Amino acid sequence: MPEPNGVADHDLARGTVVVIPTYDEAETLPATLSRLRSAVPQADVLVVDDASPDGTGQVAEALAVHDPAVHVLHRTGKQGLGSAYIAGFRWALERGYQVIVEMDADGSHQPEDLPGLLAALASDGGADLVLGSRWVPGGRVANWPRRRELLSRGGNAYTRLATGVPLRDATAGFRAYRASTLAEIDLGAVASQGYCFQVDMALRVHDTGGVVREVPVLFVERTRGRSKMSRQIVAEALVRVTVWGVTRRGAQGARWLRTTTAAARGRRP
Ligand SMILES: Nc1nc2c(ncn2[C@@H]2O[C@H](COP(=O)(O)OP(=O)(O)OP(=O)(O)O)[C@@H](O)[C@H]2O)c(=O)[nH]1
Ligand SMILES: [Mg+2]
Repeated sequence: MPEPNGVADHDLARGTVVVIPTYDEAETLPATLSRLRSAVPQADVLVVDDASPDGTGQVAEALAVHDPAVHVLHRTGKQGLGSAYIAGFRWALERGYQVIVEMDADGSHQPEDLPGLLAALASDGGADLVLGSRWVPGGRVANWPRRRELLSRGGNAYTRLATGVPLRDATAGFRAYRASTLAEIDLGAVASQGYCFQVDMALRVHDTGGVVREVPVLFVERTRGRSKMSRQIVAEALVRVTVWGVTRRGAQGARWLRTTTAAARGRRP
């Protein structure tokens, strides 16, 4: 059970829930959960399953029967990664968890890296969001096809350039939020579904004045199951990031114009 707000930072793992969205991950979920429960035994887990045709929801239920720290949220059909996370965040906020973690079920994110993310959330005055980053020094990818690496590096470079927010891996899906920071965000207004859900959330935390940190992680290409990545998901990210970039740059330009005009008026005799 989560602790009430205000416990010491080193106790954060005890008020932590790891949200794992699943769609057809029956083959990979058991190993992911078992490694996670060993790596961070104090953390609870919430599997958000979208009625996976391969029975992932039932696999999760079977694991939950033997482990009271594992919870399962069943949804009626495939509604996208972003909406699965929003449902998981709401579930976690209603229950008073202090830290909410995002993690994939497919083995790409190493549960053994999670203590490092939680430590970064708590140390040096604390952070509001910690990204498990592939593209900071020390971060690595294993078995990723060259074209996927280029897509990720290119997408992140474009996101930095378009938005002006200096994150190396804004699309990272392995991350830890301070729940109080998530509670300040209007989750109902988040419409992004695919990779850009991750960018969207990072920008929102940044825009509330939150501290976003990146720690290096090892990302491993899935060895089983099927990727849900699609051209449509890449296209959604490209369009949304471009719109955010134009809007943000436009707002920055308008601010600059106002300040310059006011300064020029102020100088007049
Ligand atoms: N509940 C739910 N989970 C989803 C949905 N789409 C993807 N997921 C899960 O989200 C996580 C990430 O999806 P992946 O298919 O691995 O996508 P990815 O990691 O972006 O792509 P790859 O790098 O190719 O694996 C996995 O645990 C998926 O099962 C969805 O519509 N609903
Ligand atoms: Mg994956």
